Amino acid sequence: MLKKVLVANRGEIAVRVLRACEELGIATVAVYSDADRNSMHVRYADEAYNIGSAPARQSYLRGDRIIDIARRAGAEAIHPCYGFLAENAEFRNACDDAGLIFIGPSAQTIRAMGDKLVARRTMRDAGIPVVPGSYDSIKDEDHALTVAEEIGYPVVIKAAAGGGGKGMRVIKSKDEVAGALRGAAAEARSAFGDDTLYMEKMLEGIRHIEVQLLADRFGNVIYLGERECSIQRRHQKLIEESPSTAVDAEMRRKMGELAVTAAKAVGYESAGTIEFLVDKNKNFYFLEMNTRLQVEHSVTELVTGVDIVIEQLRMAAGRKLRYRQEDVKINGWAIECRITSEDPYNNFMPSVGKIVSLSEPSGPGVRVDSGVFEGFEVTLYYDPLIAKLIIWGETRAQAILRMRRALNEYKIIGIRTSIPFHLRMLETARFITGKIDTTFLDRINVLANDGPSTRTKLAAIAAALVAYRSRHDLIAKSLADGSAGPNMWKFNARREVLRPR
Ligand code: MV4
Repeated sequence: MLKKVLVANRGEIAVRVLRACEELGIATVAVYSDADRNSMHVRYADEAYNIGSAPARQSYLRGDRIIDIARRAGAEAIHPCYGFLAENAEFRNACDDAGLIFIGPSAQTIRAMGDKLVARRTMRDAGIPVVPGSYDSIKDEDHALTVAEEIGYPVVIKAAAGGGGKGMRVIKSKDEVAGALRGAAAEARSAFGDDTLYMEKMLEGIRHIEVQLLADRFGNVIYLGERECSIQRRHQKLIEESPSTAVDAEMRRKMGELAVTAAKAVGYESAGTIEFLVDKNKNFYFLEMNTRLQVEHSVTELVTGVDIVIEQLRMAAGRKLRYRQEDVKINGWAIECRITSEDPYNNFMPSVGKIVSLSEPSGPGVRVDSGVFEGFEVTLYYDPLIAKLIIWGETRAQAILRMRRALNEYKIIGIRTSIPFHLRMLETARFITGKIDTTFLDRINVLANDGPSTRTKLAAIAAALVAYRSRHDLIAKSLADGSAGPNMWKFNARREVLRPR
């Protein structure tokens, strides 16, 4: 096994990976920015080193400093988690050059799948159904018009260097082509320094379903079922679940086997994900491959019983995959709610400040992967994901009921969080029935027009005061005249608080 691993990340995912190391008896090294001196991952790791100032560019993206620390601390391997350097082929190469194990696939695979056009061609050649569209870059407006005419409107223009929806434009007719092309190119250039664009048929009424893969260096590849990720807001996933209500055993096998073929076509190693778009007729098309551990890996862990991070660590140490495909069984249902420091009542505006009080849910079927604690200061420097609430249930219905119970137990005071959004989403008919056919670019705003009017609020306050007063009077009377019956124990226990002054 590995003896010492450096975790090149922060927050909930750094803690998640540190926990797996702890279970395997691997010594751990954390790195942190000036803003993260007191963060959870720093407290959890055996050793921690400062790598620069708060902005990620000056700390978590400084591969040179991280590699230097790994060497000095005597770590053999680096786990990049997700984000930051996780899909950076140059960083992977730099790890190789420094004699460090990068826990993830090869630089060549990262680069190929990072270029969405190369990924599309690779998958087409491997016989994977790909979203209909172009396999070459769009050269100019005339070319765009020709390709769009071939594909048939509506089309989507996407950035080859993008992924996850950045630099994406919908084109409904030919007079929108020029504007969309300019807009997408400008956005891609500023976001990725590369304005290569391609075009796809715009699929409507679709779901985003992805397949989790594990691959060792001996060519063994297995799939761990699928995840339903259709509940997104501005391309940020908010709720994920496994299995998907749209997938039956037969479709799971088909998608899984194609995902394995895709992974083998690129010589994949470590944990990875194939994303598919699925239409109403259950046709599915390759969208992208993610060459990293994902935020939502945890729902797969709960239904398969496979610890994905432990498998990554074992395989990085040169061990063979411990599971064969026939060992993988889907048991029950798992749902994940991303707990973010955003205000769902105010357009998901990032919320900052000190978490002055925190009480996390627990009990049957509850898993909390968190990067925060009471007293933690949430800043604007990093992603707003502060924790994941992951629920397991024997059935989807039980998982939903448990999730609601757990969300109600979750108390975070000091910052606004996405919890109210989740509670509302979990009681919508669409979510409950599993008909989550996210309309393209349609913002899910379940909290729109939510909340009572001022008049209703005032009535509620008045009603609460009357209720309090009458209960108070009753208790005061029963305490005074000794008339407290057998059911007054609760009030008696609280009489210090309730005794009239
Ligand atoms: C699409 C699409 C429709 N047609 N591509 C890509 C990145 C992901 N964040 C959203 N992406 C989409 N790509 C084609 N050709 C629609 C989306 C999309 C989406 C897909 C599934 C679930 C929710 C979505 C929300 C917005 C956009």
